[in-house]
Amino acid sequence: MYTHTFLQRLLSVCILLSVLAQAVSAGWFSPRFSRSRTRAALPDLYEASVAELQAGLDAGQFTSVDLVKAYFARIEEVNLQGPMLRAVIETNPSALAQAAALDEERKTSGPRSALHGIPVLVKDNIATIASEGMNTTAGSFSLLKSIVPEDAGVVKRLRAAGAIILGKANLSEFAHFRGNVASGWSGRGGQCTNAYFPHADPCGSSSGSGVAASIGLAAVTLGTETDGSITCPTDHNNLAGIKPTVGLTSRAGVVPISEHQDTVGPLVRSMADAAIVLSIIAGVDPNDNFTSAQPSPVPDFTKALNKDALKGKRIGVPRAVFLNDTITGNDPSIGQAFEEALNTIRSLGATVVDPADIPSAEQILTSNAENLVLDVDFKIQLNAYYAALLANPSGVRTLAELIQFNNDNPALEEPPRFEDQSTLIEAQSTNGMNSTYFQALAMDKELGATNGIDAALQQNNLDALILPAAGLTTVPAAIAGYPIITVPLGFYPDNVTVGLAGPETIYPAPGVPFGLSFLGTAFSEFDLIGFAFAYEQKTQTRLARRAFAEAIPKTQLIDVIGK
Ligand SMILES: *[C@@H]1O[C@H](CO)[C@@H](O)[C@H](O)[C@H]1NC(C)=O
Ligand SMILES: *[C@@H]1O[C@H](CO)[C@@H](O)[C@H](O)[C@H]1NC(C)=O
Ligand SMILES: *[C@@H]1O[C@H](CO)[C@@H](O)[C@H](O)[C@H]1NC(C)=O
Ligand SMILES: *[C@@H]1O[C@H](CO)[C@@H](O)[C@H](O)[C@H]1NC(C)=O
Ligand SMILES: *[C@@H]1O[C@H](CO)[C@@H](O)[C@H](O)[C@H]1NC(C)=O
Ligand SMILES: CC(=O)N[C@H]1CO[C@H](CO)[C@@H](O)[C@@H]1O
Repeated sequence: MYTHTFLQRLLSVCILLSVLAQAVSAGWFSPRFSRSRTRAALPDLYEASVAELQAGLDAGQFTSVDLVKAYFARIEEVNLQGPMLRAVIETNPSALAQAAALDEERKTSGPRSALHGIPVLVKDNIATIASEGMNTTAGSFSLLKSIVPEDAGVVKRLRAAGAIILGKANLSEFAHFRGNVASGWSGRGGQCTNAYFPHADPCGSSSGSGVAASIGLAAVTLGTETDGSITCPTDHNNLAGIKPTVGLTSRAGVVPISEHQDTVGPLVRSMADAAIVLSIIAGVDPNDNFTSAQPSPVPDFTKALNKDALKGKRIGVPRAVFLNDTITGNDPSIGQAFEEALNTIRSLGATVVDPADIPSAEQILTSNAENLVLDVDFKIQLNAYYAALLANPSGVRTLAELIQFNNDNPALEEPPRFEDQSTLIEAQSTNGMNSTYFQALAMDKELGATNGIDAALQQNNLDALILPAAGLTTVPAAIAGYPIITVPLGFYPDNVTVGLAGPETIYPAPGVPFGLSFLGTAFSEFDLIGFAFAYEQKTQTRLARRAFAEAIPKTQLIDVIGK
């Protein structure tokens, strides 16, 4: 969930002024980076792809131990020092030992998969077994030192594939289902900020995953989305991200909001990496029965990476509501970049059908069905999550006790400048699934799918829809449980009017990225990956701009190899 309010903006004026003064004096408005270096023998960890890292590991250029050491040093440089990005909550004390074992295994029997020995950072609402040394808290002190029954379903798949869990990423606490709290803030992790401009909003709720991926604090990261929480940090951090269809990736062991909308997916630097990660984390999990609805077998999504994928396809533009800046609040620079993107899509051989409106668009704007379903689901499912813990030293075992815990521990759990847990309180006031709830659930399906995305696709005979990632783009897909794939579209101009996002964050801001989203029907990821890849390869927008100098970690493989 992603929101920011007028109140936050008012409260933030002083912060803005001091941030701007700081930015001007530090020369952060200076011209964009130019890429002119000679090619290094070792991959640059700022940009390194999974394939490059895997090739270097296979060739014996470096080991997974080297990779873990390098990423740890990079996190150290920027997380709580320098720009203090607060992207990572914990690092894995077992990661070096795991890397050494996987290096050994590579020598004796070869790699298990494309992710063998590759360090992955996962959002802190995705469970990892406590005996490994890390906590799973969704950013909340109410879950510190809790003992989860087992690894999350997606973590089991990553480990089976030979990936190394490098650490846990900061997030908007409880995946932004707490109340009027800034994106990227959690009690445990503090305020995560964007690497493209000092103190800029990283968006959320997968904020730390997005920021970490954007500057190479890990090879790849995982996030979760209920409504916007992968798509928006992908948008704000110059990334490729996949919000999978609900039921493609397991939510077992993920601190829940709603089984009807939650989904786990990658935030990475390229569609190629996204396809690799999705191929590994997708699949049926007996601990999440929604996964039994997915087509079998899981496709090899890397086979979708075709530069000609848009040739002969019909791509629709749902202009009404979703491209109206008065409604979305989008800056005009996003609209300009989007119109250019449509020309690129045409140049790649697709027919752009414009407009191709979503019939339910106006109704989606006014519907309260999503809030109602999420409130009811959250109370039931969070209570079940607490109940399934093998231990929880905070003593919190219910949503009601969580609210009390936050009230009792302001020093730990009070966001900067004001206390807010209005969403938790609203969810607590619900009384389970009644007829109003089931009507709302049916309404979500009607607005998001039947008379929403599916209607727009069918009425116009389309292969996909396309929109800027920012704005209200995520809502129809959220309530339908449908996929969104996002790639870089552009950057705010250096003279953009800076706004306020939270008590400690600004948005928009000069040079902060924004993305382009491809939307489709249930389980259309294979096609959407192809379309997004074709656009990404043609434009290479990610490479056009780098993070601000201080936010770029300096440690590289050369600094750790053999040490
Ligand atoms: C996380 O949990 C483990 C025990 O499960 C503990 O040893 C470690 O210190 C915890 N981390 C923090 C930051 O408290
Ligand atoms: C999963 O199980 C729950 C009850 O345990 C049920 O309400 C839901 O319909 C099931 N979903 C699927 C997709 O089978
Ligand atoms: C955009 O939305 C505003 C507010 O609802 C409306 O007045 C305006 O007519 C819309 N613009 C277009 C082009 O539909
Ligand atoms: C169902 O519960 C909600 C609160 O969760 C309440 O607002 C609504 O009136 C209830 N509906 C019925 C039919 O009782
Ligand atoms: C920013 O600069 C561009 C081009 O130089 C100009 O067209 C635009 O009006 C400026 N915007 C603002 C807000 O000053
Ligand atoms: C890995 C890391 O730097 N974790 C830090 C995250 O932020 C909290 C709060 O500032 C620190 O206590 C952690 O050490």
